[in-house]
Amino acid sequence: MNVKYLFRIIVLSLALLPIALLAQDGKKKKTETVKIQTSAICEDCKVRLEKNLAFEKGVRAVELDEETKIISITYKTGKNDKESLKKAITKIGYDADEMPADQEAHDKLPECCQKGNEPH
Ligand SMILES: [Cu+2]
Repeated sequence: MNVKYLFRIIVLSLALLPIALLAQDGKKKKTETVKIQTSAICEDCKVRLEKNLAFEKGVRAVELDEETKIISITYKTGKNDKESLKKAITKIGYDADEMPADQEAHDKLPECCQKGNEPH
């Protein structure tokens, strides 16, 4: 192998390295976060929602704000969407923005977690 050829390979590799790193970085950042108003009431609701939603497709992080009852869900772009996540929330038994809770799921919640109850 001649030296010139070897040198060319080294230069090329060094030039491509930042591009490879950048591409990897871009992949990691491909997530979206949506905020959805829920009808959660207490700490149990928070745990219930966070646990269940963690199993939804592409979901990376879930956090319910106890003050506002707004849930923040971070998911991999293209693996999920806001409408599907809202539907998932209604199936756990809670309202999601303008989408009402699935009645059957809601009625199965502990009584203290059902709509119209004061925080306890
Ligand atoms: Cu509750």
